[in-house]
Amino acid sequence: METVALQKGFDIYSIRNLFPILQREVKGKPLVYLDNAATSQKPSVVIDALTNYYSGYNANIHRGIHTLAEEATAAFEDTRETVRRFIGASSTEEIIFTRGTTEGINLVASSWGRANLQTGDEIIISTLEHHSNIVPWQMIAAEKGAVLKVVPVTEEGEFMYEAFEQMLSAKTKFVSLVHASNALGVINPVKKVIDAAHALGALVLIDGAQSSVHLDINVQELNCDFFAFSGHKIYGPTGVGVLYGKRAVLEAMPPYQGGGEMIREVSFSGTTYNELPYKFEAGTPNIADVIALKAALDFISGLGKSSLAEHEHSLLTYATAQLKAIPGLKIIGDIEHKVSVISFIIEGIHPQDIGILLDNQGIAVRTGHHCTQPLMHRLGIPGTSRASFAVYNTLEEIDALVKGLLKVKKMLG
Ligand code: 7TS
Repeated sequence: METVALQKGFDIYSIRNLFPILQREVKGKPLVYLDNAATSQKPSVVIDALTNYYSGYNANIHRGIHTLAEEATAAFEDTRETVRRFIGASSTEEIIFTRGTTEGINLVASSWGRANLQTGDEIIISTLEHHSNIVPWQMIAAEKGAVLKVVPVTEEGEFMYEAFEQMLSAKTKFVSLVHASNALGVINPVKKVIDAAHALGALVLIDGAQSSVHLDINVQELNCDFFAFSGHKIYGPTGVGVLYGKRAVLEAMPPYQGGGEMIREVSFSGTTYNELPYKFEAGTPNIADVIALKAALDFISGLGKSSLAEHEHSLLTYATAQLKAIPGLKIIGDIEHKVSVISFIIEGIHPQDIGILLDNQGIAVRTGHHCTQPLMHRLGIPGTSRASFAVYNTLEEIDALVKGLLKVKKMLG
């Protein structure tokens, strides 16, 4: 098999050695993990950061004056500064730790939406959204009598910008848009959308669950009002995510949840709230996973995001060509401007059967609607099979996928 040296200085085999799980076998075959859009695997530095915290300095943060509490607080706040740099925010006050993208979006829909939306106001999303960027808006729209408008997509799943422009009006109060589609990989023209929405006074949230690991993110250049992403899709742990919000916008928003940590002073005659970002972090946070998130972001920054992107793009280009050569296989979202996600269908074979038969060969892909049922409905398909690539994937693994699919076709086609 061809040895992979996709880029000069990018030693894929040393990188693979940093991920313990890649050593394991599935059904007696070496694991080929191509479900990275669902969650990425974790390098040892992230796993070690978790165990180091629990075995070395486990303590609750912010309140204690003892050594362990100080160490844990310092590590926790260190992640906040690392996140700030990672996404180019101007202040750590704008970085709120959440459970993930889903919670970030719910926080904004609930807190901002409840305080600002009125009957007849319009919220714009797109057909490409993950359910987590649809349902919170449906809920707040129903509560406030607001109207949810949906930007259509082309047959290939591309955001129809002109339709968006026509939808925009003085009634538009909020636009919430996915940066890169988890189902198809297509990248949306977020900068143009943000500028156009701002021209009419609407705020914009960008769902960065998929883009944050593949694209360079600078929230100040994008000028988005909110940006949400998840730790577990970016080589970090599950159960932790980030919501960026512009300071002035966050300051004007009411708290999302009440409890410890988010208060300044509590009395039975009234409570005053803590300053940013703590106003939005009620209760003991996910200390261990926040601390380990720093290790993940440092891992990415250490390799260089552009090296990652180049590697993943090589995989995407190679895989696209190889998959297209399979008779009866159709790539959905076959466009230039996308992240390393390939969704496909094979004539006459159910995606679920593809997933099961690939798993028998040690190959993990995702099948189904990918939590984007309205998009699948628009494209007239029940679902797809999806291969999504990360820094540790190789050309050999794509060859294994192609071989696996040919076997599936032979069995069922
Ligand atoms: N937005 C997008 C674009 C996503 O891809 C996902 C998760 C979410 C939001 C929600 O993120 P969470 O971390 O809060 O769950 N996407 C997927 C996926 O494609 N397969 O499994 C989860």
